[in-house]
Amino acid sequence: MKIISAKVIVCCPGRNFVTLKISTDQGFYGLGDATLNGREKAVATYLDEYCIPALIGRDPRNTEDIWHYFYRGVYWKRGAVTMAAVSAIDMALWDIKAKALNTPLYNILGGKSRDRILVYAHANGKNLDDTIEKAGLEKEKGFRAIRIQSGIPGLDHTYGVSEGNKPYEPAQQGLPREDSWDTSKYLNFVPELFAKVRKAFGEEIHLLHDVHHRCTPVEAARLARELEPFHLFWLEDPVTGELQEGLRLIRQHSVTPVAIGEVFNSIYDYTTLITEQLIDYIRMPLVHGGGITHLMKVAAMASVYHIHTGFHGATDLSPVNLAATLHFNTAINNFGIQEYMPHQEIVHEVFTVNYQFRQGYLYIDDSPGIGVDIDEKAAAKYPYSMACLPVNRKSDGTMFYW
Ligand code: CS2
Ligand code: MG
Repeated sequence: MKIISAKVIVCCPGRNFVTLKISTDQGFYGLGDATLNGREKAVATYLDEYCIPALIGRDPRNTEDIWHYFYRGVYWKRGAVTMAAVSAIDMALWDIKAKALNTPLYNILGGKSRDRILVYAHANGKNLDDTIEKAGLEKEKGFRAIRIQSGIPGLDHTYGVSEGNKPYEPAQQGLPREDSWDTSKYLNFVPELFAKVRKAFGEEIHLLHDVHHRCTPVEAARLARELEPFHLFWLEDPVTGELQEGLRLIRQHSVTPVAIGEVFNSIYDYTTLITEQLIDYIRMPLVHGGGITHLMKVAAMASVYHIHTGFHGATDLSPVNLAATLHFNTAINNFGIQEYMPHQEIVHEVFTVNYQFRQGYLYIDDSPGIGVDIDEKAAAKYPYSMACLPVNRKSDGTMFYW
C-alpha cells in the first residue's frame, strides 16, 4: 500500500480545526487532528510545506518508521507546532491501518480493556452559587465527574468561565484579550468554593479543578493541602510544567492527586514527573503529544509508576482526536478518566462521529478505523477565522501565565 496524496483541511464550524487527510493507492484514507488552538495556520503550513511532500510514496502501515522519520529525522525537534503535525500524521496512518484490516482502531491497540469510558464534564459559573447550579445541571445529565471552575470575587475575567450562556471557547477573534489575575484572591476563594460544592453534592461525585499553570510550587502546595478534606479526583496544572522538579514541593505537602501535561508534547516533558511519581495523571493528548505511536509509549512508562491517563479533551481538540482517544482509552490498562466537553452542534455538520454519551460514560461503535469522517464540502462553508487565546497580567500589570 502506498500514500498517494495528503491534504490539510482548515475550517471554522464555530471554532477553528485543522484536519490532515492522507489517501492511499488502495482507496483507504485516514484522518488526523492537527488543531493547535490559536496557532492553527502554523501547523497547517508545517504539514503542507515540510511533511506532506515527504509522505508521498511511503507505506502508511509503517507507523513506527514514519513516526521516527518525522521525529528523530528532523533537526528541530519537539515543540507544540511540530508535534501537532507529527500527531496528525500518526493518527491518520493508524486510521488507515485499522481500516485496511477492517477493524476498529482499539483492536490493534490491544483490544477492549473496557466497554465504556468514564468522562468528566465542565461546570463553570460567574460566582460560587452559579457554579453550584451549573454543576447540578451536569449531574442531572448523568456525569459522575465534574470539573469545577468559578469566577473569582474581585476579578473580571478568569480562566474557565464562559461569557453569558455561551459554551466556553477561550480563543477570541483577533488578537489576544488581556485578562488580569490575582493569586491571593484565587487562593483565598478556592477552598471555600470546594467546601460548598462538596457539601452540595456529597462524596458521590468526582470533583476536579484546573489551576491552569498559575501557582508557584509553594502556593500550589498550600492549595493542594487546603483542598485535601474535599477529596478532589485531581488538581490540574497546579504549576507550570516547564520546571518538572517544581512539582516535588506539592508532593511533600499534600495527597491531593495531581494531573499535568495538556501543553506537553513529548515523553521528555514527563521523565522526572513520572519517575519520581510527582503526578497521578498524564494529560498530554494524542493531538499534541505525538499521536498513538508516542502516547502508547508514554502510557506504558506511566503505568510502571502507578500513573493513569486523563487526556485533555476540550472543544479546541477536534472530534477526530476525541474518537481516536476513545479507542486508545478503550485499549490501555491504566486508563483514568477522559475530559469531555461536547462540541457545538455546528461542528457535526463537518465531522460525523462514532461516539455517544450515556450516563457519565462515552461509548464508541465498531466501525473500522477511528470511525470519524469529515465532509469537505461542509468544511468549505466555514473558512478559517483568526482567533487567539487570551494573555494574562497580574493586577500590577506583570505578564503572567494564562
Ligand atoms: C483547559 C483548556 O480543558 C482544559 O483543561 O486547560 O480549556 C485549555 O485552556 C484550552 O484547551 C486551551 O486552548
Ligand atoms: Mg487544563
